[in-house]
Amino acid sequence: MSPFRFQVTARAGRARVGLLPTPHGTVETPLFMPVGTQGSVKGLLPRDLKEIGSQVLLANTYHLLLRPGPERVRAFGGLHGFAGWKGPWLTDSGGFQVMSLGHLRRIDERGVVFQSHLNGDLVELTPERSIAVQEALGADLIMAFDECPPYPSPREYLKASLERTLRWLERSLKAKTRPDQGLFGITQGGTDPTLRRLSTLETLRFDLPGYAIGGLAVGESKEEMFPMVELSTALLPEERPRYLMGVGHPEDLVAAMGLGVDLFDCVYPTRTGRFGSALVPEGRLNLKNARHLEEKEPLEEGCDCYACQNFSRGYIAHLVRSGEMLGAILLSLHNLRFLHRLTEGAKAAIREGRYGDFARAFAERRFGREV
Ligand code: PRF
Ligand code: ZN
Repeated sequence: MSPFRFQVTARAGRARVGLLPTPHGTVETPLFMPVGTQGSVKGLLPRDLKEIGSQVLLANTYHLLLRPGPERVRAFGGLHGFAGWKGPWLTDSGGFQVMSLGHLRRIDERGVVFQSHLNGDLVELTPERSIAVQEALGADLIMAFDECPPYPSPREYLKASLERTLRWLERSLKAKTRPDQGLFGITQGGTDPTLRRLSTLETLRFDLPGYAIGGLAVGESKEEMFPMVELSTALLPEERPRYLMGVGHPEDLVAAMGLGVDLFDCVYPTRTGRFGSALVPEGRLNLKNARHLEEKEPLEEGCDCYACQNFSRGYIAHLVRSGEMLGAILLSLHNLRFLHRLTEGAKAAIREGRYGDFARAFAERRFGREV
């Protein structure tokens, strides 16, 4: 685990800046990881991702297992050889995607059986299989195989499920053979504080290079989610990175960074971009709105991204209306840059011991007036 030894380099309250070494480079946290489900961030070149400050890309075991298959990716030298991104990759373990995309047939102690959304084949995913696939894909950071229960779920189910997730973590760890991949454990427990605490403490019995907070942002309110994040980061060790899975709304990043979360991923910036929206400090612009057709200013004044440096809102609104793919590309690029600027701003504020001011200034622009 030494190649993954995380180092906190600055603190402000509970927020921190850290360095996470991986075999394909050291990354600096807090960090937002763009989602490249199929080994590609939709519409964006690796060259452009590098330019906007992306550091780690996330790919999905579920999708790559079904197509093109782990052996094909392995034959190309893993994700680093197969896809054009030479920096660090993280792969998710697959269970969550089975729940959200696949047609789940059975879930039991062994694992899950689901029907492929591509051709209807029955496929089994177990902790051992998930790790074998993630070893073939060759990401730097890999995730334990877990179960993310739907929201809401009965307490008895949450308890049985988190206990099974702990047994699956033990199996994931036993199945692991590659020393050049760092395995993160994932905590569950829904929005029940007692179960969250139990899941976190039991997960911590395994000394791992990092810990993820799973099972949140699945439909619960923010009033339910944030106490779980707070409780989790209070229990997690200072000297390990914390990853809040599937969270990517700007205001949630600001709140979670303040609670000591280091890593995030979400399809939100790229998906909302493909659907025609731009993230801006005041919220979100819907470029389908007719008023944008006449606007000569950039998506966001002062943004350093290629979209804002070269194109007007009016032109991008025209592209979106015309169904031109360049519209989706420019919006995805800007939205990711927006989140990277947000974490970069947070890092600077933490280093200067003024994270509270940073979060207040963000909230003032975001909620202080109408966009
Ligand atoms: N588990 C895994 N991946 C995930 C989640 C989880 O709980 C979530 C929850 N928001 C997103 N992605 N393995
Ligand atoms: Zn921009």
